[in-house]
Amino acid sequence: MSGHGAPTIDLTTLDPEETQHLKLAIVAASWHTQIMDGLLDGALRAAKEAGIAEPTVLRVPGSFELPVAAARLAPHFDAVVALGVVIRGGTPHFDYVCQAATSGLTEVSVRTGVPVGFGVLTCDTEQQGLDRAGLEGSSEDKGHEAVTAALTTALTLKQYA
Ligand code: DLZ
Repeated sequence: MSGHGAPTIDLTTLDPEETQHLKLAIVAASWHTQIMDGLLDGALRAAKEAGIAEPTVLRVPGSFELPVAAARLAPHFDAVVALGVVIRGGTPHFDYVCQAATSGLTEVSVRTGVPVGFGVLTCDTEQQGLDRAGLEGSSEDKGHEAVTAALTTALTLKQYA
C-alpha cells in the first residue's frame, strides 16, 4: 500500500470553534521507540493545529494492547487515535499482532460509533517505519494523518449525533 492518493486536509482551515472542543484521546504502543516518538509527535502536532491543546495520551506496552485501551476510552471521547509500530520478524507473531490490532480497533470504532484513527504501521523493515514516522527525512507522517482522519470524521459525524 502506498501513501500516494491521500487527501490533502489542512486542519488549520477548519473552524476552531468546532475543533477546539473536540475531546481527543491518543493510545500509543511503546515498541520501536524512535518510530513511535515520530508518530506521537506528528499526532500531537495535528491536535495542536486543530486547536486541541491537551489531548489525553495513554501509553500501552504493545500494539496488541491498543484495542482494549481504545475500548476503555472511546465512550468518553469524540475521537480516538491508535498509534503503533509492528515490524515483521521471523515468526508468524507479526501476523497475529497486526490482525488483533486491526480487527480490535475496527470493532471498537464500529461498536461505539467513535472514529478511531488507525496510526499503526505494519512494516517489513525498520526503514519502512522510519520513512512513515514524520521524522526528519521521512516521506510520510502517519501519526499526523491518523489524527487528521479521526478529527475530520468526528466533525462529519457530529451532525448525525
Ligand atoms: C511480542 C511483540 C513483538 C514480537 N513485536 C511487536 C512489535 O513489533 N510491535 C508491537 O507493538 N508489539 C510487539 N510485540 C508485543 C505485543 O504487541 C504485546 O504487547 C505482547 O504480546 C504482550 O501482550
